Amino acid sequence: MKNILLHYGSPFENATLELLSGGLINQTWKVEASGESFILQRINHHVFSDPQRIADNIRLLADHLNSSNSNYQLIAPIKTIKGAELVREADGYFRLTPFVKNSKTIHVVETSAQAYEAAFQFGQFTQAFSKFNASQLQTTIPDFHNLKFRYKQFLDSLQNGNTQRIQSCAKEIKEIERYHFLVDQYISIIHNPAFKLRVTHHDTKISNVLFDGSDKGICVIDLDTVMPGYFFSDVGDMMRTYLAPANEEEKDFTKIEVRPDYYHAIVQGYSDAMKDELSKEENTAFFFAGQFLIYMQALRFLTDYFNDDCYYGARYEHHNLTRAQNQLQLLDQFGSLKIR
Ligand code: GN1
Ligand code: MG
Repeated sequence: MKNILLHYGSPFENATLELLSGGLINQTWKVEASGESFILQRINHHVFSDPQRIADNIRLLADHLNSSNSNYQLIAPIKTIKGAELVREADGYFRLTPFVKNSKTIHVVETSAQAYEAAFQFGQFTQAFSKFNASQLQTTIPDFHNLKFRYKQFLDSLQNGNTQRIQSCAKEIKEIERYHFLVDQYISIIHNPAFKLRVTHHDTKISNVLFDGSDKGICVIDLDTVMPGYFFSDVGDMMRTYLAPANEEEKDFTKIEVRPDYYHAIVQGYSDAMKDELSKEENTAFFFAGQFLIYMQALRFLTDYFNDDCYYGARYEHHNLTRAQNQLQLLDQFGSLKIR
């Protein structure tokens, strides 16, 4: 790690690093150097095959903000002494960003006010680029939130995956098939011009929002999966990860309940930040957003279980099956909300 920091020059010679709890894909450290704080991230190059695209995208977005005199706060990477935005090492790509002073992250949404703040921040992020042509951005992970593609990956895993695991999951497979109508709904929506391709974040978990000491949102972080996308990706992943008091790792499914006030907080926060940006059709698709994203995550976990955990990894034997069952339970609970 120390070697990586040397690319950033002498202020980093005596830097100290602390590993922060990370996501499933990237790793994150907090760095203290010369009296200042930074965030160092290792980008998983098996998932992001061309990390330069991330850097290029962030630069395009920063340029747009500059040229439109926007005061939106985008956390751009710090350049190395040679002017690079990424450091390439044998075990991946690294990127350094400033640590926003007096900010904190939270890992579990504990109040609907926090859900509102986070939704407001992700809405404001997309809104800040409403005059920017999103198709100028490069795709950092192809087909990332393409539900048709995720369903196809699931079908492929049924053909080529671990037969023992597949045979033991008749119930889960049936559940996945029962919700296949969401794939059709998704296809018809993306062919509807009222659903606009926007600058979307694609990873709207709560730990990707910076908060101040009084729980007000400051900005969003982790711009790796910023790509052209649909509003329902960002809203859906907030619903998937904020609505229940238990997360995707929970094994006791009785703890998975959907909190309606959190649902309303997400819709309100996102709508307030987007102002008049959303079309009439988009405004009626908030419930779909939740169903779409929860279903896609259930699909992805079950597919990975059949593929011997090659994407998400597993810390115990049937980890990805438990995660898939958890998400199916959430999907079921979500459906009983009857909010449309
Ligand atoms: C991955 O690494 P993390 O936790 O930020 C995944 C998301 C999933 C999430 C499920 C690049 O995100 O799409 O929703 O796991 N990111 C990628 O925990 O695959
Ligand atoms: Mg991420």
